[in-house]
Amino acid sequence: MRRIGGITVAALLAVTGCSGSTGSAQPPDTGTRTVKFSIAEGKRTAGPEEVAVRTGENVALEVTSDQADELHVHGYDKAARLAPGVPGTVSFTANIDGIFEVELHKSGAAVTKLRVGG
Ligand SMILES: [Cu+2]
Repeated sequence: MRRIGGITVAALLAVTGCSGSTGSAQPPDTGTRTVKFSIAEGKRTAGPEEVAVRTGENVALEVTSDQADELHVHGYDKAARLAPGVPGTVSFTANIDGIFEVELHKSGAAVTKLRVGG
């Protein structure tokens, strides 16, 4: 009965699970990978600096801004209008390999970088 080890392993997985790597512990990608961000005064206050996904993965980027703005995913050219304090989502299938800026046009905030493939 090794009760101590189980707790330690679970904690480590929780910490490293957001690195964007596709480890064997992850379920098959039948759903959508949703990543959430918060922006205040033109700066990211929550969410990862980079989002790495596999080619063909379904991605949803949910952004909450403190002011009205337009969310834009370059490369995929997806946009969503954001109302203050209301989450806006851009979702798509990541079928273009590369690194793409995700930004807010009005405040100029850099939301994240989307890395697809490789
Ligand atoms: Cu843009």
